Amino acid sequence: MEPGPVERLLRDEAPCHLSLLDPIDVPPDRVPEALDPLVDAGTTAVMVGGSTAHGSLVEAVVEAVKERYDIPVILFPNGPEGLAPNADAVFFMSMLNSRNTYYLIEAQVKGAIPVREFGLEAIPTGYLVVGSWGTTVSVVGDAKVIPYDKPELIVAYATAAEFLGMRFVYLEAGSGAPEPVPPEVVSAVKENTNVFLIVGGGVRDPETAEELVKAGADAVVTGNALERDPNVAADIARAVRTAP
Ligand code: 1GP
Repeated sequence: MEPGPVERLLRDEAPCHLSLLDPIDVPPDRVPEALDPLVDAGTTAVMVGGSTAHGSLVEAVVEAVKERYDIPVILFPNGPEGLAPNADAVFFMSMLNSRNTYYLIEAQVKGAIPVREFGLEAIPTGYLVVGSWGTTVSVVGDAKVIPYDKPELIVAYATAAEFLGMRFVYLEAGSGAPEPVPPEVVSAVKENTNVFLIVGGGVRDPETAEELVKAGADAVVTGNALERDPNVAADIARAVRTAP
């Protein structure tokens, strides 16, 4: 499967900033206040999804984004119920370090045919939960979380993902994580693999985002900060897009 237009755009635009909307926290009527500053700041694409987001609400938020902006929308699904036909693409992810076969392959089997029927561009992505246990994603996904002081293990997972044909790896600290992924972990993965590297979770300020890009992140995700203060999120987006 060749890269599609959204994947090519991300590669051309890197370093990318990705604005994550969780439809539970940002319903359709709140999309303008959350996203206007981010779009003005040059965010590259919008991700829609969350640990408990589901069908019709996801679709309504995608619709609200599509109506207002000319920007790619990529689904970030918690499972097949996180899919919507009106998005452009989907991070088609396996949670590499889940103990639960549902998040490794069963959710993907349930979602594969709808993704094809909806005509969504599937972006093959290895999703790795790192840092410490207790974040929502680690609990919901039953993750064997890899601590930051084991960068060699994180590199091994990312390399396995690459060898399995996943072109993207998403290092996930968890939404609202106390500690975002450290730059040393990002650079270890970047130096030892050939994947498009997304980093997210707990990035609350432009300085941290810039450090992550300097360390080799191809994309930095903002979720919580966008819901809390869209202007701070916009500063993060600018820092990513202009990082040296
Ligand atoms: C969560 O990586 C994302 O899946 C974003 O995390 O909400 O902490 O920005 P934050």
